[in-house]
Amino acid sequence: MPKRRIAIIDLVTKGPCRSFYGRVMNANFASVMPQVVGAWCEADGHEVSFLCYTGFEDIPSEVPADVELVFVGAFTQAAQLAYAISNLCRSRGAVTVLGGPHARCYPEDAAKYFDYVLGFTDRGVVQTVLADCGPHRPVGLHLTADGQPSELPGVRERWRFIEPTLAKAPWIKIVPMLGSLGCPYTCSFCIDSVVPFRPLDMDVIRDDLRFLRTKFRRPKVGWHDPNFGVRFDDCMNAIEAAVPPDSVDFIAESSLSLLAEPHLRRLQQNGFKAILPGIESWYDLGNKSKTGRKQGIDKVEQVADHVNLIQRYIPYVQTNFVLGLDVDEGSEPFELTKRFLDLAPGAFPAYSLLSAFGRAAPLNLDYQREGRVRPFPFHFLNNNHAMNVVPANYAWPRFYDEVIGLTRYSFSWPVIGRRFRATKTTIPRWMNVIRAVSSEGFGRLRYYTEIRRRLDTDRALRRYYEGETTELPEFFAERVQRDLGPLWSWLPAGALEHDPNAYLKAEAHPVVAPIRLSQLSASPSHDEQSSPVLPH
Ligand code: B12
Ligand code: SF4
Repeated sequence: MPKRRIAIIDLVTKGPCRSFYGRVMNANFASVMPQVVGAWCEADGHEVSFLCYTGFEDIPSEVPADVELVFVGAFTQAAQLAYAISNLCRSRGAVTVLGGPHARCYPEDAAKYFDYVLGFTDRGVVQTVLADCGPHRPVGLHLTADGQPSELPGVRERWRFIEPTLAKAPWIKIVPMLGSLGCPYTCSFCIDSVVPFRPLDMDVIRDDLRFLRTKFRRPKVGWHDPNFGVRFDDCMNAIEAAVPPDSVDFIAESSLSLLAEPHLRRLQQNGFKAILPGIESWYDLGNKSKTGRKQGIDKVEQVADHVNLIQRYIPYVQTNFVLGLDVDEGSEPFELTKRFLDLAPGAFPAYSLLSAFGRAAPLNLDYQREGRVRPFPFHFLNNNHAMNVVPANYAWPRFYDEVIGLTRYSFSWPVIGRRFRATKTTIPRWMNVIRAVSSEGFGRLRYYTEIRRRLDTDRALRRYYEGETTELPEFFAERVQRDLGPLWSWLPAGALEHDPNAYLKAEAHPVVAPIRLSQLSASPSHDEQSSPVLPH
């Protein structure tokens, strides 16, 4: 295979950023996969330039002008930014590839702007793209592996990309790691509800942890596993075999059902400092929170006790909730969450507005069938800036009233004060205060209040929410332009719109049927470095 000049861009944010929180934290939210792709490309002898975009870099000047192939990793909120980057790079003669959550959720749309759109990505998929490396326009190729990869390069192999990324984080430096992919649970709204659980190689994890102790006095590791600790003993054994007790600070997303007291004790001994369990709903998903059939206030009380127990072992707990699920009705779910905050005052609440990310979950087909998905530009689909599913049991103004009431309560000074006092160690305490007063707490309250005001006063916006028009209200169009900064001028025509029912339509008549690598297996194997020939 010829040696290629490649650029890889990891979009951690959706446009230029100036906030203090962004400066301190954004580099810590870098993804694993762009680094993995970099490691695979270099191992195959290609020349790689890597950029983690945290909102403070100038993309046109930091991406070398003479690269042949550009990989972009993007969440849906960064889709418009990604489309603009692809357009810019294509104008310089490069071929472009999109991977990440947006590519998995909206391949039909992304294929209009990228030459390749990747679903599940393993080394074979990347090698196929590198071998083909041709423009596919006007509609790009949608390639996918049959499932999640069974092995990924560890921290040691990704270090060349991790190091410059973390150099952008002034104080707290969190190294991203993965112990598993997929999840055995089936929460209907989740992208991993139908992806089989797959543990990764524990030898790689052991080696990575030892390696990190040569780089930092006390490393910090953020596990990106969809649900950390499903194979709890295997993970703990690996950590205990690799490093002395409590010598690395760990952060993980884990479901409450995995956090019984013996597990908490072991997590504490091994240095776990932050845990992010998903509670999601007071009426549903009891298996995940180990509350079985309990609902309403009974579930609130049991979960609050559990969260308080967790905080005796783990200093920082963030509890995740989804607002606007179909099981919710009236004020009760919101009031129950306030009650939960009273009963578990140390937990930081993270709220997501119910969102249907394209083909992320089979449940989204139901929303599309029912005509409940609104075409908000991708830029707003980050669980907060827009809710693209019409709530089943609320009119929009009422829904926003409830969301505002809950947000105001959660980030009111008495509740911030209680959270401060209930959290014992210094960094978690102050982290909670900073999150509350920054864009996450106060900022969202301001934003929701503005949307609520406009639901009464901005006729065009209200009609858009009600589904009476698909013409994008000025308010949203202006925000995308402002947020994209100089890259706005590279946004292709029509790229603000998408078909919110593309998944449903594609089920009936596939437009961009994904090419599975296994379908091309009659071609010579990748080990021989000769990859399948793709259609042009
Ligand atoms: C860990 C995680 C995080 C971490 C780390 C994020 C990160 N930079 O990777 C943190 C906590 C920081 C985070 C933040 C957010 N997250 Co998050 N997060 C996850 C989680 C739990 C796991 C994702 C993961 O890393 N899996 C492991 C990787 C290896 O597998 P994968 O994602 O399936 O990727 C495969 C392919 O997509 C491909 N691939 C992935 N990336 C790339 C990149 C390139 C270049 C290529 C070629 C291929 C490729 O290869 C992989 C192997 O097959 C998922 C939920 C889930 N259960 O998956 C949500 C999820 C990805 N997050 C989501 C959201 C909405 C967010 C936030 C917007 C939340 C918020 N309001 O702040 C932010 C956005 C952060 C950002 N960078 O823009 C959504 C994304 C939906 C979407 N279409 O955008 C998900 C799916 C959850 C959901 N709501 O359903 N998140
Ligand atoms: S436990 Fe978490 S990762 Fe697993 S299906 Fe439910 S929401 Fe998704």
